[in-house]
Amino acid sequence: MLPRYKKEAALRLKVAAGHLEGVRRMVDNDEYCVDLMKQLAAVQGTLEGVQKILLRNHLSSCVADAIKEGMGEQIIEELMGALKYDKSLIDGRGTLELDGVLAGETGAGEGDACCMPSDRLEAAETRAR
Ligand SMILES: [Cu+2]
Repeated sequence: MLPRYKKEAALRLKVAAGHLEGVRRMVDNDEYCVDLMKQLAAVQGTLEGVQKILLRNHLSSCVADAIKEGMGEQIIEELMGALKYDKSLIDGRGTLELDGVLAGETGAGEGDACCMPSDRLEAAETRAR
């Protein structure tokens, strides 16, 4: 992953994990249902933010590289298949701008950014030949 996205995703996952543990304790303590629902929605919001970071990273590294190498069709198919698992990415509730925190990065010069496992990348390259 691109270093900034990796750092941001790791931080938000850590926050979500702590928050989720707090919600679990609230359940143990029989707290008010609506309070639980609000707290759980906040955790979900944080996780949706992580999904957006992952999507942005994938588009700016793996997808951009695959298109340059003439394998755009395959990687777009793969991504379209993955998007059905998180409707928050495509239902218009959020923005891919990530509240401006990470928008506008090109990722150029940030090292080995592709998040595709190397064995899969090799398989895709082999298929493309
Ligand atoms: Cu990727």
